[in-house]
Amino acid sequence: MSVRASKPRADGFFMPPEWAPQTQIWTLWPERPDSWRDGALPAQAAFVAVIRAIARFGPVTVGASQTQFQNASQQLAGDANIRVIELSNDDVWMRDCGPTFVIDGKGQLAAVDWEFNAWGGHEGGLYPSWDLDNQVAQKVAQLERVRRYTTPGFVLEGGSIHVDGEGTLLTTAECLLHPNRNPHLSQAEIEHYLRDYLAVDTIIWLPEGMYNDETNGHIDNFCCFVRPGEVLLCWTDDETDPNYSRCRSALEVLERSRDARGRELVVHRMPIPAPQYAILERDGGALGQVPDENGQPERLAASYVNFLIVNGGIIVPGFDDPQDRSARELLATLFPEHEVVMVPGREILLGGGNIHCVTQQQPSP
Ligand code: KQY
Repeated sequence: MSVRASKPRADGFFMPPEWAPQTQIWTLWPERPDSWRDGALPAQAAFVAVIRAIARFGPVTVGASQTQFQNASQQLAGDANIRVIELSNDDVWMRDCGPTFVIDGKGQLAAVDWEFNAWGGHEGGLYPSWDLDNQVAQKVAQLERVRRYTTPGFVLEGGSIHVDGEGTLLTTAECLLHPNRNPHLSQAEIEHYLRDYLAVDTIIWLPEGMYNDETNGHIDNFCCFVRPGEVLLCWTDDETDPNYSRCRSALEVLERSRDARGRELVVHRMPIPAPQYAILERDGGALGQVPDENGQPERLAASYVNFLIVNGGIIVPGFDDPQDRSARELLATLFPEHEVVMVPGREILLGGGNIHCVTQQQPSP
């Protein structure tokens, strides 16, 4: 399929919200030894649980490298909703390296293929090289036979944006204005890209995302829409938690914002789990065990907001924490038409993200 020189908005496309009907979910299969401990076996078990949970609600396509194709196929066998394809990659973060799908509301689907630089390129990016990841969106678009819009010179990850489907986009300045993404562009110029490629009108900039999030504060780990006019924000009342000021600054912005339709936002507060750390004794060879300046193990950016909405379901990470129950109950209240399924999230968290980060929804056109 062809690459378009025009832009999605000019062609009548917009990004629908995650709760819009979906054709399938995309993800990738973990194997990278410097991201996933113990030969990636614990991560693969965690992915199997997530993929099988998603497949209860609809089709899932899992991209695996040539060397992992048979292993992934065997571990995921027996479910007609799951297909494994060979898809070269540098790691699993389909939300960020995969396409952002847009629709025109008249039966057409297209893919936005953002420039991907592994969360910062040579200025703090998380792994070299990212060439294979940077081809994932193109390959997905070709497999689905959809037109593809590229953004040469403009870097963006899917996890750094959330939309309400009615013209409003949520993001963080910590990520989108980070000098390792698009240092040649002003905030206004970045907004132009978002308007042109996603057909949004109002962009709400939260100052920061979660503390110690490897992505420079992706919005999808911190705050999301649950329906137009309503957002869900990570929350802690613990003043000693480094997330305390981040949550409050975000709330201030949200409380004074109006969405694209002029509505005030209702802000729901999602408790964060108790601090999670990568512990050598518990997590074996897990990465991210470098002690901080106080000799403490490094804090992981655990968040229940990193859930995925599928047709009729909410797939949310659990952390074996007393807050798991409150998180499940809150989501059940916010999504009364969906079944909330909690899947163990710690193993994916050790790799630097969670369920939303490793998936990408393909909306029905
Ligand atoms: O979206 C994400 N959370 C990506 C994190 C990448 C971590 C690499 N170790």
